[in-house]
Amino acid sequence: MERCLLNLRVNGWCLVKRVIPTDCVGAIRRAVSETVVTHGNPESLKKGTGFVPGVIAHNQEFAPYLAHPRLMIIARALLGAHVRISFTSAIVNNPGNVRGGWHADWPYNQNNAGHMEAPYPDAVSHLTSLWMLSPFTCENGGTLVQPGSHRSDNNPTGNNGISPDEELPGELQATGSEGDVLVMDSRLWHASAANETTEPRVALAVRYAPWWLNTDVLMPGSDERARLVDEPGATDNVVPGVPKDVFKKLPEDVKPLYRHWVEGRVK
Ligand SMILES: O=C(O)CCC(=O)C(=O)O
Repeated sequence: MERCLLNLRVNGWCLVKRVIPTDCVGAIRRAVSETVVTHGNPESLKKGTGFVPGVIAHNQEFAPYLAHPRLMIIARALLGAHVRISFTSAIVNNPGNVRGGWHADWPYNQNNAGHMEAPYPDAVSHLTSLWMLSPFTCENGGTLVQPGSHRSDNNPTGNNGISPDEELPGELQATGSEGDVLVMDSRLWHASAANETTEPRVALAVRYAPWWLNTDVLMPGSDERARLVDEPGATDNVVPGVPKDVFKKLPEDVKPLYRHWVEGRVK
């Protein structure tokens, strides 16, 4: 774990091996793939990717691993004791999916209505994890990362002089086996890579936030969303609430990660 934390601090990312046991990951991959077919955003599907925000509302097969001790050690070391899950998305990069643009994730992506204005401070405040339900390879689109870029105070979504579409010196692809989890400082510049195989690359994007990070702009129907997104006609990600009946059945160690996002919560 010390090695992982050092990699996160110095390079902005690390690979956590075997979070989902090898004999369980196939069933989870199939279940998530089915959920994407049933609930996938039609616009994304047209562009070659399957995407389901708030996938935990539809599919809980992976829930037992969300508070995996090694992930919690990392999250708590970097974000403090009171950690939450801010995003749980399914991402399927289908064959033919092309390379995407360099970006840092929410709240550093300057294209989102809810963002931390660049130049932002050099501090970790959000973690992005990509769960490899398929192996990530150079051929099927293992995520492109620019090591060390998390220490920059801006990213290519913020007119920082780097085009989102440029190939960068030092860029590399994060690869791993099914069941492994790529953890990134959300400031790290990263991009999806082309899937040149004939198989979909199935993943989950789970983001971990400290208790103090205001994510209300992501909640449909929230006043924050009305003020920052709906009224000015801006855009941001949507993270649907967790239905109460789903929340009640989550593993006990996972409930604290979602209790701030249960549908109908009192703010
Ligand atoms: O699918 C990938 O490899 C990258 C996904 C990504 O860039 C993101 O979720 O922010």
